[in-house]
Amino acid sequence: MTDLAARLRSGDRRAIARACTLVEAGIPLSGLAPPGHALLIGITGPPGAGKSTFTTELIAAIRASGLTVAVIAVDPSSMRTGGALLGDRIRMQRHHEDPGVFIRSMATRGAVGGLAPSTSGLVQVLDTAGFDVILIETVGVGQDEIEVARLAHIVAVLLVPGQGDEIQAIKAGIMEIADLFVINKADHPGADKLYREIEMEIHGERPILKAVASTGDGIPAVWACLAALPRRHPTALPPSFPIDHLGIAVANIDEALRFYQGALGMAEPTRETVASERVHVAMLPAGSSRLELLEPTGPDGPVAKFLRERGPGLHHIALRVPALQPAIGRITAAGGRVLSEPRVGAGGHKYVFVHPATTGGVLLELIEEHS
Ligand SMILES: Nc1nc2c(ncn2[C@@H]2O[C@H](COP(=O)(O)OP(=O)(O)OP(=O)(O)O)[C@@H](O)[C@H]2O)c(=O)[nH]1
Ligand SMILES: [Mg+2]
Repeated sequence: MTDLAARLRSGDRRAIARACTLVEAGIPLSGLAPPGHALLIGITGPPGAGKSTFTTELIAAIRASGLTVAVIAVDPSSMRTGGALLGDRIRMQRHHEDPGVFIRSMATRGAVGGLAPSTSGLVQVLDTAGFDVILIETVGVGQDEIEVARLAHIVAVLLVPGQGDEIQAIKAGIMEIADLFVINKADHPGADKLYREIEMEIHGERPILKAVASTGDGIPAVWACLAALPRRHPTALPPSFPIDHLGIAVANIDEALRFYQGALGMAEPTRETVASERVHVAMLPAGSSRLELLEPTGPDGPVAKFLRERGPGLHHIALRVPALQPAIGRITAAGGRVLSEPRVGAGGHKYVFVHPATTGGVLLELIEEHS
């Protein structure tokens, strides 16, 4: 794995693709210390606003300024017509021969909660690979835009004139997270009206630019503006505490898999043994989260004890937090009991457990997001 990390750092394209595939499959990569070099730009807006067309033109503008660029196109495929992703591929294909451009489309398969959890992992991979700019395209519906704002340094929101409900869409949540507004399809009637509507909401505090992505008009000016904007700290928004996994204590993993895999039809789990916790583990992908089957390796250890005292069943809930130390500080200050110092688990992630007495009766695991 460290070999993969080294090849990543050298910008080896096959290594980048391989690392992306591993991260998307939920397999943590060790040896990734993202340099934090890349400028992360979120691009969001309503379906059909021209985000992919805009992204394609923005790639050209970024390359013209001498920088390299990677794109993560998050595709909530359940909401799209089947051809949309294919259309994106064809559009962006003109950049495919360029070694300074890397494009990754990711289907979220309708996962609730917007951006696929592996998006932040992909960002780490692409940052490690040394790209100067990383563009993240998402459809601005539901939670996506909030999560893209959490991840990105700058968010560009695309709106189109003549749709009647633009400002409604803005008020529904895009307003707060936009660092810059792009009125795309400015060749359509109503661009000036939309400009005034946005301006009335933001009072000159943030830039509003017009563009026609289908011809490339106005895109270099958008890039110049994006490059000049101050970077917002990615964790400026409150964290969302995504559920990383649910831990289920079982007497025998193979027995349990007869239900989850055999009867229910869930995908092949990844298996490992965590010696320090004295458990065998099988991780089953479940939507944007996972089920973790835990079987004791012997008569000692916390899971063996749990099985003896309470029988098989829900053992713990694991939430991801941006950083462990501040979370531990707040929990302790509020009278909660953290069960140990942070430990390093399989795949290098850091975690702690919080005693059920203060969490509503469930053992709570906290996992550091970027460890
Ligand atoms: N007239 C005009 N058409 C545009 C412009 N930008 C994009 N389009 C067209 O709008 C349609 C949708 O563009 P996409 O780039 O696929 O939009 P999108 O926001 O990525 O769409 P989803 O990813 O499906 O939400 C395509 O037919 C584009 O050619 C523009 O500035 N003017
Ligand atoms: Mg698109």
